[in-house]
Amino acid sequence: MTINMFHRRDFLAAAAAPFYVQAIAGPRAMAQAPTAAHPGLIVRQQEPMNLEFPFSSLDSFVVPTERFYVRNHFAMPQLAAATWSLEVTGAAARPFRIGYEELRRLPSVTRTVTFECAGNNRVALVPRERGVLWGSGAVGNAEWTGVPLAALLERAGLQGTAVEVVLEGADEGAVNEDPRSPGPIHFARGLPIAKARQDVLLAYRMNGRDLTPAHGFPVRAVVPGWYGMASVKWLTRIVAVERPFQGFYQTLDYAYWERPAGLPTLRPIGEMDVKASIARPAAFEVIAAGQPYRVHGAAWTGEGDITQVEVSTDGGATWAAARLLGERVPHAWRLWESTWAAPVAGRHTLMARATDSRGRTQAMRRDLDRRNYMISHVLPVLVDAR
Ligand SMILES: Nc1nc2c(c(=O)[nH]1)N[C@H]1C(S)=C(S)[C@@H](COP(=O)(O)O)O[C@H]1N2
Ligand SMILES: [Mo]
Repeated sequence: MTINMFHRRDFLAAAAAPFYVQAIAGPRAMAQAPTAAHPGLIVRQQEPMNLEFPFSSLDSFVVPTERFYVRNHFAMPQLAAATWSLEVTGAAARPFRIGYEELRRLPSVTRTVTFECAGNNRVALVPRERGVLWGSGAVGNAEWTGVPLAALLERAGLQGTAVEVVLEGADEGAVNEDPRSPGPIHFARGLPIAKARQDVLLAYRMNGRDLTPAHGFPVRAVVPGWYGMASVKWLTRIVAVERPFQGFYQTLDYAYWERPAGLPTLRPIGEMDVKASIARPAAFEVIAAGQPYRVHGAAWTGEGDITQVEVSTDGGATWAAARLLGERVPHAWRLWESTWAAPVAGRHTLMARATDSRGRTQAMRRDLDRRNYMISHVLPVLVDAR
């Protein structure tokens, strides 16, 4: 791979255009080589382990487990199925504890669900923002099998006063950079009761096999339509609470500004924005001038379906509809493609823009209220035709 070299000239040219709030060094420029242990993934961080799917290699609707991105905040806990249990407690009439085998005997469902890390594409933000510098591969689509969370909440007899359930993982650590955690904490997130009852899974299988340790073995949550941080891995406790949870990962981290009545208010990140991402051409790919080129990628949204993807090969001046591939699958991404008939020799700026069934379309510019997360504005990909 030699596409990680870029020239200052390119950087200045890119910086001149208004929507280039991004670093144009592609993902590879910042990364270490894939390790022997994870040959298909880009290492963004060794400890805790953070691995990125090389998005330009996207070639299937479902991402194989060994190539699905990994996002960890702490060292991975090593849990054994035989000793693992999940406690369901808090504002509930019948709190209980359930073991692995018992959970697996409950009626299960299988769903194909896409989730994206809320920090995906952070490398594109200029100036640089806090957090792992992901390229475009902190997103994936997989087939998850598990027990509907609703069934366990039913069994626990949730009190009518409960407003959220807090999902807590077994992983634990202290965040020692600002904003600091109050000593060691677990990774935990609050989920509104309505969403918890609607379609959340407690998954124990991914792509037809038991979860791997990196993806949350023995049991993780899968929260369709929400950014990845909601899908808590290594789940060991569910606590029904009577006030919205104000934990670290939805106040000091994973929160963004909303402005109800002009009052800037921090909100926990939840539902995913609509977004299209280009797999090929990759950043600074050299393509053949005068030859048809298959531009392709994936598009996803929160609640709703992708209804349109448009592609521009001239920096956003004109747009053409892409073909949506396959069938609509609720809460899964939609692959798309578009034929670029005859690229003329020279530098081109490609863009893709998605629209969903709720009429949401990607913004052309970065919304600073999103802080270091939810990077869903239209991102350009520069290519050279020769
Ligand atoms: N217990 C626990 N759950 C977690 C995390 C974590 O660090 N600990 N990371 C979250 C984040 S930010 C994301 S994006 C997804 C990533 O899931 P994956 O590693 O299976 O891709 O897991 C979420 N669940
Ligand atoms: Mo994430």
